[in-house]
Amino acid sequence: LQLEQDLRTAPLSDQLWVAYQPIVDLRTDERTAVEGLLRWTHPRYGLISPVEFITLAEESDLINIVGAHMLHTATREIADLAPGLELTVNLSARQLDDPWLVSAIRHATHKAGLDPSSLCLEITESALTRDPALAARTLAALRELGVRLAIDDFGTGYSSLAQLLTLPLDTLKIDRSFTAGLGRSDEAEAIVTSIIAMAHAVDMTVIAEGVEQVEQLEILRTLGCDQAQGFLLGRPVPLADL
Ligand code: G
Ligand code: G
Ligand code: MN
Ligand code: NA
Repeated sequence: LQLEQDLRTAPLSDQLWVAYQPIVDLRTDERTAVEGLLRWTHPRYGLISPVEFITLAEESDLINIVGAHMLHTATREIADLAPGLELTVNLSARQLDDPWLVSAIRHATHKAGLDPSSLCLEITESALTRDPALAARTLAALRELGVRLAIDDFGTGYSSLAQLLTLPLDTLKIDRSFTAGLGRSDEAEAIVTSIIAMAHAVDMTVIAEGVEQVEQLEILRTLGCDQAQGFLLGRPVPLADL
């Protein structure tokens, strides 16, 4: 409860900040985008993982405050310091349900001076499939704003592919558990191959997450994966260190 109180006031100080991890195009080897990942440096406990505090925020109304702060910070930093670089941010399930989400995104991009087409929103498979009809409406409204949409951690949920492919999504991020199996198991390679084929068939861009080894990168290139992200290519760091 104390931690919840602390999180409530964290946006007012410099405790919440954004780390950025590069996303690399596998054809040109150029960095085309960065994923913004929220960080909380607590005055007493030090760095707290988003796994903990995002969960805490989702259990209360705090996710709206924290989510809005994240959006404003990341869009402003990218517009000011790295214009032209695409920014992707994670949305939690609660944010997707928020009726103010679309206007909050419009407001944040407008205020930062960031072209909405430079912003991509990552939504997990599970968040999309709790209420598919509502998700479809929200995604359509976000698309109308001009932002891009990605499905995050793909392969970890139990959604029907047919259902997912009816949603207006631009990008599919292959969960890092599949990347980890590349070069070790034929099964992982077969799964990644078919995910890429399926995504390309509906004109989606494919990003492989969690690339840690050169061999994984080479296999992904061979399989025709579009982009990659992972510790091999760069860890999440403050924008100035990128
Ligand atoms: O860097 P890593 O430890 O950053 O992130 C852990 C988890 O926290 C990931 O699943 C990531 O998607 C999530 N996460 C990081 N930043 C945010 C954020 O701003 N919003 C939401 N909803 N999730 C985030
Ligand atoms: O759920 P999401 O895909 O948004 O999670 C992003 C998380 O993945 C962050 O915690 C980030 O630090 C972590 N991450 C990024 N690259 C790698 C990697 O190469 N290996 C591992 N194990 N984690 C990674
Ligand atoms: Mn993500
Ligand atoms: Na992911």
